[in-house]
Amino acid sequence: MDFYYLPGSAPCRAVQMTAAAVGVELNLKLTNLMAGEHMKPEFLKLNPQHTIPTLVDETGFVLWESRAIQIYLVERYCKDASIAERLYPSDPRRRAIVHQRLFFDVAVLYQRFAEYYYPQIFGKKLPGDADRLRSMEQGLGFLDAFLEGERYVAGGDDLTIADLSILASIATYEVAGYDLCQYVNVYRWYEHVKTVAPAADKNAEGARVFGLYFNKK
Ligand SMILES: N[C@@H](CCC(=O)N[C@@H](CS)C(=O)NCC(=O)O)C(=O)O
Repeated sequence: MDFYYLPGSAPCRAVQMTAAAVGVELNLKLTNLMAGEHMKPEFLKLNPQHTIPTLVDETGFVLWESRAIQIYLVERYCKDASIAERLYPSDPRRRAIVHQRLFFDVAVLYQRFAEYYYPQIFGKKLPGDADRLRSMEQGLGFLDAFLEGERYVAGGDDLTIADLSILASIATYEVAGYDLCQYVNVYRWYEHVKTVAPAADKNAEGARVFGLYFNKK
């Protein structure tokens, strides 16, 4: 199955870790955003929203939005029911919490990172804005509260796809040079999850590549 991606992209890394957890092989299609490859007509035909990650499965079915892809990979490709159950629990309330954390990541945690840091690294070179910094730190504070007394972001005893999504985001915070130590639960969770998440090394390496943008300032 074709996977349009860039190693540095956090949402792409979340999908790669999920694919590893599920045991599915991705045919990697490097998509250089800086060279505008995502705006080429052939890519726009696949994904008019021109975002990576984008997946094209063996039947030609196309899907983008990393968290939608994570769910699809578990539901369609995970052959081991006990692994699928751990990654994406079927109990409606457990599953609802996984969804809540995934939507929190896309709408708050990573979104606020992007709002604060992207203008600084991608061209505009705006100085960090105090309001956007406060908002970003509020997001981290929320995550810290969710993790109070918990090993995993959706609670329970098992790593879920929400951990993989948020692991990709938090690794990006780290390479931005943001000091996570003040968020003791986030820090504790991060130190643990990066030792148990499948393909965590790929995530760390991709995040390191993303971190190079910060040195180009
Ligand atoms: N919420 C989306 C975000 C996807 C996204 O914005 N990806 C960036 C790279 S990290 C991208 O493709 N940007 C190019 C564009 O939007 O034109 C997801 O999780 O998949």
